Amino acid sequence: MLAQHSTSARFARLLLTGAAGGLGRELRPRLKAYCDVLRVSDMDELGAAAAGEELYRVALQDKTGMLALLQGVEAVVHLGGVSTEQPWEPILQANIVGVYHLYEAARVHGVRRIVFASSNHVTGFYRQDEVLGTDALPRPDSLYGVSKAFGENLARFYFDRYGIETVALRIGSSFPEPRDRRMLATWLSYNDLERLVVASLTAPVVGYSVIYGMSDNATTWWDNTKARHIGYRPQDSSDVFRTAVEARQPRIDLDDPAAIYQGGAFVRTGPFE
Ligand code: 15L
Repeated sequence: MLAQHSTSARFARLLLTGAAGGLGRELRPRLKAYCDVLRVSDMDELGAAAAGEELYRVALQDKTGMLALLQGVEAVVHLGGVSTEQPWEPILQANIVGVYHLYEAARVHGVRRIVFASSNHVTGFYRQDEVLGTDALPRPDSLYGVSKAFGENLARFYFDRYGIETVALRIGSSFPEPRDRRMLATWLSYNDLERLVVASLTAPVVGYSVIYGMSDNATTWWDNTKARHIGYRPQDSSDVFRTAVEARQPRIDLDDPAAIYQGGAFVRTGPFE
């Protein structure tokens, strides 16, 4: 069931990038409720256009394609790009070159706000016994995390220099349910993801803001107090899954870096040749 965040704000044309990805497929039918036209893009197959949808098959590294993609758009939800640790080249093309193309195209066409899917892996090398604010300095746990930190910095620059507003979502683990003990802290339900994205699109003034994307979980490593102006109120919690998760994973190996650091297995993935 869709969450239908309570807002009267409605966009003429919203762009959702990465619409064929895991979270993109979730958000695509949900975002339609908040706009007249939903433009969706991906380098992969997007299926048939639903009523009120425009489909664009474009890769982030295609500068001309990205320029066309952003034309006539009021705001962007940018989920596109590489979303796991991978070899350097795909990360470079999608998350560095591609994000630059996105912001440049936004500048050229006067787009005012971007909701940028950053990641908790920007701060994945903090320990699990630390609670971070949204102003925590990056400690990326992977090249992927480094690329998301680049995206955050680029967004900050485009606000300071050109006034394009961004909410950078340091998304935790957005899946149907938490898959392991780590995700009891990092889990973000799909309904809360929708609430977070819609709040980020509709908050009156965001400048450049960072917020962690998590549900109202009892265990948490992140504190969103300084992002309260966004008005995000999570309504789900990983706690309903705790007993089942702990039964599935009764023991934790505290010598494993994945159990020590917030980024989990990302801290020991790679290098790739
Ligand atoms: C991410 O950034 C990934 O996109 C996602 O696949 C998960 O692994 C998530 O982080 C996580 O930290 O669980």
